[in-house]
Amino acid sequence: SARRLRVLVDMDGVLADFEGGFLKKYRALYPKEPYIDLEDRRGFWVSEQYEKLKPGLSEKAMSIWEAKNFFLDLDPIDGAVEALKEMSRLPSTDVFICTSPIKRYQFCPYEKYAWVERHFGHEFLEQIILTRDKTVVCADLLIDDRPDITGAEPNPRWEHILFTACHNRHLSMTPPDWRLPSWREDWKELLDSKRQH
Ligand code: BVP
Repeated sequence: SARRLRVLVDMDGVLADFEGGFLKKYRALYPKEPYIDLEDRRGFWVSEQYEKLKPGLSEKAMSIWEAKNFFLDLDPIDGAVEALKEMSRLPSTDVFICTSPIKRYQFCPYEKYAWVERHFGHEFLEQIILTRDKTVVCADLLIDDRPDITGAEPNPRWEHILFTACHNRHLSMTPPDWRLPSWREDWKELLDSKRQH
């Protein structure tokens, strides 16, 4: 078809290692508090699982990602930088980074822009969509590690591809929902299957 394919790619958990960055800084700041190994993570919300582990820990968890340099210091997910650069160079393909900032806005939105500039270059700042509601964004595909993406639009235009993360590995998917297990998999074939429609 002549139409271009528009792909939204989530940032935390898909491009940037939020879970790994969180655990490292949490353990450094609160060495005497219990923590959850990445293998034992369940559910999208880190704060909820920590609160269940010990009442009061959700505030300590939040203090980690609300701190200066948390989002800026995140390591890229394996293969993500190469994959996204390659995706953005494909013919007939438009790629956007679609990410929800936290509501404590002192550092997060700025650092998300700075992170994209650092890893993808200044030109890639054109591709950033900051929104708390991804359902109102119109695209063919959304690659995201959050299983439940809802919002004001009950029938989002995109098809959600669940990117595998420590917290969602155990969920069983019901067709037509699909997974991308990592950036080492054949994501190009996935895009092509959507193009033919
Ligand atoms: O900015 C990220 C981190 C934050 O929610 C946003 C998720 O964005 P998307 O990946 O959907 O684009 N966040 C917040 C909490 C707790 C808040 Br209280 C959390 O447990 N996990 C989490 O990712």
